Amino acid sequence: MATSPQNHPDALLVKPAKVAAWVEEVARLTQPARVHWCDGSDAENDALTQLMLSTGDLVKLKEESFPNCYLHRSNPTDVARVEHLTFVCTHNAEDAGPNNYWMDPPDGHRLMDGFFDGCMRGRTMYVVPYCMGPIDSPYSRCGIEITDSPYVVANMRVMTRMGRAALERIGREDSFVKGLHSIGELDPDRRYIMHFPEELTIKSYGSGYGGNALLGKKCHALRIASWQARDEGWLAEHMLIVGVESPQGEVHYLACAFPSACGKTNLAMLIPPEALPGWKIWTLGDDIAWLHPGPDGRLYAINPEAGYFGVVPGTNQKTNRHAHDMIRHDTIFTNVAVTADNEPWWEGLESGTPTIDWKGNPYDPAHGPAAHPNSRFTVSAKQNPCYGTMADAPGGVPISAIVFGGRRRELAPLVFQARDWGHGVLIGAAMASETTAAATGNVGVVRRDPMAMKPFCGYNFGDYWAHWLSFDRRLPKLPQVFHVNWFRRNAEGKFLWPGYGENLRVLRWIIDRCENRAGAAETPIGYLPRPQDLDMTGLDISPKAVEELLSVNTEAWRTEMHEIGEYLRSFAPRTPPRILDEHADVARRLDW
Ligand code: SAT
Ligand code: MN
Repeated sequence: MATSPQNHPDALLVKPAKVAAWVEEVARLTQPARVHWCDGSDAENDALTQLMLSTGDLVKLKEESFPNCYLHRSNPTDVARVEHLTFVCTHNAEDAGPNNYWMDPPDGHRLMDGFFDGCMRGRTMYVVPYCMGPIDSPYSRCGIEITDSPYVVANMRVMTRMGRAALERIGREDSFVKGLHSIGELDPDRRYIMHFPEELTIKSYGSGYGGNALLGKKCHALRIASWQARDEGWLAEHMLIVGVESPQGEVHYLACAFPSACGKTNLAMLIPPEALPGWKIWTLGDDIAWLHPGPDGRLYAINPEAGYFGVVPGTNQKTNRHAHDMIRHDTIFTNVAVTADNEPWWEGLESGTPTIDWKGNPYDPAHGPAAHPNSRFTVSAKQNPCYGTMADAPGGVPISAIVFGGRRRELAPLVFQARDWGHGVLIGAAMASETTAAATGNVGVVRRDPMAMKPFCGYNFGDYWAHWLSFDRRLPKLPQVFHVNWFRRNAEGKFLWPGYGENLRVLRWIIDRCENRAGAAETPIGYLPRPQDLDMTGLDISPKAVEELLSVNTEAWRTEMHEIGEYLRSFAPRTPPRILDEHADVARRLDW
């Protein structure tokens, strides 16, 4: 069929020949009734919204209190990333590594093209040009997502720089990431998220949910980009980027890696406690950072995204006032509950009563939570009251500290600092965290999640650690590396640390360490603050809790280091010898 536009506004778009040829090829395979090239305009978005309201893909929420907000209910079997159905297809299986499910590229294409054959009959095929990163940044990368889901189009418009400007940039550049997506039949047995990093290609079928379907996000900006970054000498990471401004006006930027649903959005939007007046927080990104060696020998970060796809439950005035306010207009909600007067509702909102649950059924507490634990908001980053305008700076921001963290009820202290870069890479590689509702499977099980990239690294972790280690040869002014744990619990299962805004106290110590102006105790696992090194002014916490948060249990750490050693060696022969040396060094300090 002809892919030249029958529908109006895209007639005005200049379609690069390479893109047009690929779109034609995909249309021949998927056989859509119509092809729509997205320009990203308001008019286009309004028309798509009307279409989705008429099909039931979107439900309008109460206009008076939630203007321009909509609810999308996904298929109940399609509410999280599907890691067991996510593949990296490389010619050499070793290149994908034991951290990925692997398929031979020809087999991967055959399987996926079988699904795609005729799958868009009767549907509209949307061609979505997008740019990951500021449109004028040399660090940004573009892609095209072809999809049959208008919900995906609407989300990509918020999450990326989508439309005309991206297509123009693609026209000027030689390469772009090709992402082909169809919701298919939303059949869990016909659902795969397949990556071909050697071809800069993604094929995703059978899911309409977030990370499975918004291909700019995890598929492009992490799995494909991490592969490109290794080849080109930079890093694509699962990190928020936050600016911390002191009362004196000194700003430091931190890049922090935590697994999904471990509070990245909340940390990126932290609201300073009243006890620390004059501090300001600027959000640059809440999920992904691309880190490049800068001209002055420092590491610079850009956020490839333009919006937040954040976890809704738990958001309230106290936990994250900014997020609470930011999602009261122009927001797409996915899988939340609604009240009798059609306002969105979720667990932890602390007002209102749900009447309809996330599946669209009358709410009955016997059937579980009203909102899905992984329900999400999609919102433009510009709606964040503490949006850091440096997020639009083409050169990015210089990073003072890299912070790794997990959700661990035991063992990991509140904060510690690596001795040097090599030790810091070991700390990142050794990360572990309790699993969350962001992926299908068991929740609350501790698993290794190096650099929070277990589900997202597009190549062998052994090679990835070697790449990380190489940065002390590339850069004279490296960030300091830290590890934090907000989720430590006492014997009764109570959280020891209040978290949220109070985390600023820990960020202050981190920054002061970067500036050589805070004290610490040296321990076998790194430098820890002593109680007097943290500013606890106005914080109601017992000295016993502080002691517990800042202690190192040598015996437990020996066991941990033993497990970490086994884990690192499981990537042999790709495990870099240097990371084993770093491991041996910590083991020796533990007198193991
Ligand atoms: O579904 S997403 O991958 O976009 C969110 C997450 O799991 O971090
Ligand atoms: Mn994430």
